[in-house]
Amino acid sequence: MKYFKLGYFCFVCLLFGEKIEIVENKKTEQIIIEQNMPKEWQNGIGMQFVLIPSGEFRLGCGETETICEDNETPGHVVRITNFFYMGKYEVTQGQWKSIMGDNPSYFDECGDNCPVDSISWKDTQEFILKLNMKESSVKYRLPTEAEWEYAARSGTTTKYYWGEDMDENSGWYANNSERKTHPVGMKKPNGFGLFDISGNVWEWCSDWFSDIYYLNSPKENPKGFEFGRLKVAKGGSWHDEVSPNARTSGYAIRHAYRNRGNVMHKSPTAGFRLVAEKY
Ligand SMILES: [Ca+2]
Repeated sequence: MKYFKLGYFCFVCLLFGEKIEIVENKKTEQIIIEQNMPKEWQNGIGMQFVLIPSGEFRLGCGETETICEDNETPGHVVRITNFFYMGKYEVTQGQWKSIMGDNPSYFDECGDNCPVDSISWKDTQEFILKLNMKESSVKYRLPTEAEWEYAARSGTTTKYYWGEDMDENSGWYANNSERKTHPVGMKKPNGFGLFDISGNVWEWCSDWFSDIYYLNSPKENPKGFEFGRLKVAKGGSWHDEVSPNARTSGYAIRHAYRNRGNVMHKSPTAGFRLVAEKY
């Protein structure tokens, strides 16, 4: 990648010196803005958000992975051009209740600090609409799949952000969950300070799923296929690892793994995490 960038920069410098200067200025400006933004903040209903800086990463099947789904290939470098804020935790049952007034969670006895579950992708849109009306100075939305995976990997290139092998201290999976969700934030955070990015509940993303999307997707800020029948979900859940479909231990927990469901599908394994645009 370094070699490619060097070649690109030299070529552009020679032929379009002015253009590269503009790009570089924008990059510098972006860095200055990011450095002056709060690293963390909290909204009116107690949701905490952490700054995710702009950058680039390898999306999809990782360099160290020997077994991947076809839909995760080819792994390719993607650039996230703007910083954004991501929920430090999965959206909780308490936060859901404060906006929607009900609690659809299968694991409702887990309590207000547990992730809301059994909500469809369509349900997340209703929640987001109401939250945006309540707090109009910030735009809340689901992460794109690329934003989610970039945030999850947090600068790492391994199968999981913590390494190549499953780690029971980094999330709730089938082998340690006792077959239920758990209060958010009890396991170790990743490099960006995000908790439960792996496990506890699957996290809906905004993208339509396509199993051939990576063959010809944008290299900057990809937003998923233009249309589709299924929405992407990422990260695995309390239920995963011993799935009969798992080809190896922790297969569905891998950051590259692309789960999907229709917009009305509800599961005790699925919840969500928000992105906030705050400038
Ligand atoms: Ca999760």
